[in-house]
Amino acid sequence: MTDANHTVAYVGLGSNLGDRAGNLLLAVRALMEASFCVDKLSAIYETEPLEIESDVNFLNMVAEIHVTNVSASQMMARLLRIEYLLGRRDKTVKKPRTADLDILFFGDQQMTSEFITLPHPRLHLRKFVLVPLNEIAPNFVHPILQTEVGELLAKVDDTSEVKRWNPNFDIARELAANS
Ligand code: PH2
Ligand code: MG
Ligand code: MG
Repeated sequence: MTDANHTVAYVGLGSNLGDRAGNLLLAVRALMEASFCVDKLSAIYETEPLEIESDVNFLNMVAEIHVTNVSASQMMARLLRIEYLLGRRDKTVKKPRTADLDILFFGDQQMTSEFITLPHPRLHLRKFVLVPLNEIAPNFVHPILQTEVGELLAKVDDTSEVKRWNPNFDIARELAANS
């Protein structure tokens, strides 16, 4: 549903620094505290870094958010504040980040400003976005490409690894490192 006051938005969350899963969950809680109605959450995926130098894999997920009486620019401002509260200070270079929150879709809105481009200009090229997005919104139609998310995922060229994250893997890794 999209009218003047109600919009369904999709937000991509990513972390590759510190307690990655803890950071994602703190970001979700901060979204709720910022008066966003979080309707759906994908699972958490462990993903290979794309277009960025990082020894650490990302954890990524996608949230469906029901937005009331908030513009895309206002939403972006709140997301940046949440990133800052979660410890992200350096936005200039592609540094590791405790939390990165990107608006993927804001209803079917198309816009380009200094701060946001909607839809997110690279979402259709990235499995780390499409896999979790397809889990919660396979039939959402990309407003420019006029293609459903499920079909974007089926056609994507990206071959990077994206797999369901399991906390036990991290525990096993830690135990092995300490033994
Ligand atoms: N974010 C980027 C660049 N590369 N790679 C993965 N796997 N996950 C991300 O969230 C990510 C990335 C820029 O924000
Ligand atoms: Mg990003
Ligand atoms: Mg970002």
